[in-house]
Formats: sequence, structure tokens, C-alpha cells
Amino acid sequence: MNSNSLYFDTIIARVTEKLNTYFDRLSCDNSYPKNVVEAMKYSVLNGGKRVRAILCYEFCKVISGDENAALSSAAALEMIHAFSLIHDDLPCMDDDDFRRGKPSCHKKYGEAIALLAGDALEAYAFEIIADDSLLSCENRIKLIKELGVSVGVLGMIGGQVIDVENVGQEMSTELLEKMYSMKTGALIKAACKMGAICGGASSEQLNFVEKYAENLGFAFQIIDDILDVVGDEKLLGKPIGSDAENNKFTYVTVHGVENSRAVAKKRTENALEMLKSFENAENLIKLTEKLLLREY
Ligand code: GRG
Repeated sequence: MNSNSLYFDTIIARVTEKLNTYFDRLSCDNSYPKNVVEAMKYSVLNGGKRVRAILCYEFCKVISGDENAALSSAAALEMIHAFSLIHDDLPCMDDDDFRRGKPSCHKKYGEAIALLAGDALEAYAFEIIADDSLLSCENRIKLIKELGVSVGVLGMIGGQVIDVENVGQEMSTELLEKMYSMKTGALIKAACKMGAICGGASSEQLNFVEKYAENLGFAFQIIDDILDVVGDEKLLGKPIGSDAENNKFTYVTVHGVENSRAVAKKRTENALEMLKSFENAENLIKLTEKLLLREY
């Protein structure tokens, strides 16, 4: 492990501590429905790379230096991400039995509780931002809007609709890229922008953040597609080949592994170019490079 991954581990530990505080709040009331809270915790606290949380935290730091302001947003992003993974694994979606090396939420708690845990995580994500007294009221509204847009019909949900409606069908490159930018890119973009908003970014800075995130999000999804074909199941914590099994048309289906990797590299270079507008972006540069080479 190099010194840089130790640095990212420190961020992960801070976000995990924050998430635990939020879950403790739910658990201290004896009347709460215990199984749904357990399912929420199971899905959020069971590992994951925490990419969205780190992006949020680091963009806040790069803009202002006070990353404490970004902790509620970082936690909210991980709750929304876990919500999307729970729903994505359900039998009516990808029907995946494993996630992060463990039984997926519906395999452990049943479909009804998994669905409700996902819904409860979504609601809680917005609540914790609205409730964060470290943030100005104006910023709370901006953050809630950013997150809402990324989840909604023009974001993850819209991307998933394109996905499920095109199972077994060839898609134009244009539609495929649109799906990637909505299904995966939207939350990554929200993570970067929310961090920058917490740090008080100007609209000019937000433009660079947005272009960085669009390129990173695209590269991230292509690498995800590649790993589903040539990844190591142990490292991924789930079986490979699920796209092919589910008749999913991906970037790799059209361009093959090597050409897809070249596109991911180009998009990563574009993202790195955008970081040149910021001082002290060394950690973001390292993260961006690391994500291109990731094995899980
Ligand atoms: C419930 C918000 C919501 C939407 C419903 C199911 C769905 C519509 C959208 C699916 C969105 C989705 C799962 C996109 C895939 C994004 C992706 C590449 C996930 C893997 O992210 P990693 O690699 O996972 O960051 P870890 O486990 O490291 O956190």
C-alpha cells in the first residue's frame, strides 16, 4: 500500500465515522423498524471504494481547504449510491445475488425490505443535508437540487430506464453514451459539484469541475464494463459476465476490450486536463489515474 492509498483510507474512515453517526441516530429510538435500518446499514457499510465520497471531500478541499463542510454530502452520496445498488440488484432489474463479496441486500433481507431500505436511504440522504448546520441555507438548497437532479429522470433513474428498455438490443453509440452519462455519470458529477459547492466554488470553477466529472464518469463506466468481461471475481466480489448473461449491450460489446480501454484512457486524460485549473489537486490527480487502472 503506498502513502497515497493511506491518505484515501483516512478519508474513507472519516466518512464511515460520519455514516455511523447518522445510523446511530436512527437506532437510538426503540420504536424504529429494526430490520429496515439493519438492511440500510448492511448496504452502506459493507465496503465499496467510496469513490463518490472521496471526490466530494477532495473537491471541497481543493476549493476551500475546509473539508468538514463536505462530510454530510459525502455520506449522502454513499447512501444514494447504496440505494441504487440495492435496486439494481433486485430480480426485476439485474437480479444479482452478490454485491461487494456478500449476498445482495434482497438475498439477505428479502425483496420487500431491500426495496424499502433503498427508499429509506434515499430519503435520509436528503434529510441529512437539509439538517447540516455547518452549511448555509443557500448551500443546503443547492446541494439538495444537485443530488435530486442526479437521481431523477434526467439522471440515474432515466439512465436505468434506457438500460432496461434496451436489453437484448443494439444501441446507437449516441444512446449508449447518453445512458452512461445518466446512469453512472450523473452521480459522479453530483459528487464533484457538491464538494465544490461546499467549498464555495465560483461558477467558472464549477464549469471545470463539471467537465472533469463528465470525462471521469464516462471512463469509470467503461472500466466497469471491461471488468465485467476480464475482471477477477474475487477482487470484484461478484461473478463476472453478468452483462453478457443479462443480454446487456455495452461499450465492450461494440469496441472490444482494448479499444474500450483506449477510450477510457483518453477520457481520463481529458479529465486530468481539467484539473490543471486547480492548485493543490495532487490527490485528485492520483485518484483519477488510479481509477483508470482499478481492478475492482
Ligand atoms: C435507486 C437511485 C436509484 C435508481 C434506480 C437501479 C437504478 C435506478 C440505477 C442503477 C444505477 C447503477 C447501479 C449504475 C451503475 C454504476 C456503477 C458503475 C456502480 C459501481 O460503482 P462502484 O464501482 O461500486 O463505485 P462500489 O461497490 O465500489 O461502491
